[in-house]
Amino acid sequence: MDEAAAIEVGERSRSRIKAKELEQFLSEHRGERHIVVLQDFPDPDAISSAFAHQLISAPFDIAVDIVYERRISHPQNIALVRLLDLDLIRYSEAFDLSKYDGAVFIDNQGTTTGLLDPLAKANVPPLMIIDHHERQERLQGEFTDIRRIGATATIYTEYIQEGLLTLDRSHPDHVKCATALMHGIRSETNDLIRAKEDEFLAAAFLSHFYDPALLSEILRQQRSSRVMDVIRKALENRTVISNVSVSGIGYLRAEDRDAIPQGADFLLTEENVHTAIVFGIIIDGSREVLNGSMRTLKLTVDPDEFLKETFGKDERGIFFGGGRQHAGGFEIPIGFLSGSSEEEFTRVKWQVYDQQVRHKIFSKIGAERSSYVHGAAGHTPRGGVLDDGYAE
Ligand SMILES: [Mn+2]
Repeated sequence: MDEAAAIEVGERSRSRIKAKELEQFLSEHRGERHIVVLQDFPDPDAISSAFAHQLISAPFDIAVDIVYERRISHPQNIALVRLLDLDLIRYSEAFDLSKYDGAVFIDNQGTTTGLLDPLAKANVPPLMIIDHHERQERLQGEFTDIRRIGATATIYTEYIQEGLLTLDRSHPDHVKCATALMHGIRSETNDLIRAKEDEFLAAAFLSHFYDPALLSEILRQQRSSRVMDVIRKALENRTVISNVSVSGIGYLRAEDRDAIPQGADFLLTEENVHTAIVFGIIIDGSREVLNGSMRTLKLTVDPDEFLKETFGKDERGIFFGGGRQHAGGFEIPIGFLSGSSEEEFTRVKWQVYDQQVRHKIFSKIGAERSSYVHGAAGHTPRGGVLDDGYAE
């Protein structure tokens, strides 16, 4: 047996072992009430996996609520929730957490949700962690399945294949679940372009049960005019150095935050650009936060490492940024400087943050300070500095 085949067999038996372990775990928790905790801004991978978790838990008489803290704002995600008629609960302080016997973290390990403190206060223990991101040490679950794999939806599809749920094409919820998982896998792997064998096998299995018409309806959502506006700003303000396109788009409203990753996706379509970073200041009531997204096509650029090294940690030791393969994000609180309706102050504040973020990024990739200027649209100095550091 060659090495690749050995690894493959290892992976298969691992998913079999984990599925058995999960089945055992759920039967030990029969009749309980669980809360699935999604990241603050749930994506299709998280939403579909949570839905699958709900269906898998049902035969054990485990009631599962799916809860997130902040917002579902990407039009495709809103469409996903609406078309699949999913019951997702947005957390508010009035929400009673004490009714839950335990918490299930899906597609996150507690670091991207604001619910950890409220759950601890309500004495809800972390029970399960199912995720595909880099292992973090924030939480300990009784059942843990953290694999470096393309999507959490792949893990859930494998649980289903291992018999934790028998899909039936005449069962509307099963068709919805298969469609959602297919969407989760596709969106998490850039339409399967970044998919590995696990994702293709999972998609092949789901192909027998999903509804292509429903999936295309979810995908057919169009961009709002405000998103178009952010994309225009991202285009106008971009600076391209060493194949890295960086753009600050100024202030935007909290409900439009998904325009930032969409802006980064768009900048990535320019020829000779392999990495794009778009950032802006999000105004959420009286709170302001600098938020940015990074996208890269270059296999040798690790967004997690890049963003951690570029922006560092806060005083509690938590990184301002992080990511997975090909994509990442960062969030830096504006804190004391938040707010003010004074025009000049607002303008200067943006300039300061804009320059500092650009400075950090371009220093990281090794560009000379003098070689980048704010607002120099399409300004592309020569030199392959980044390529030197990240040569494929
Ligand atoms: Mn994911």
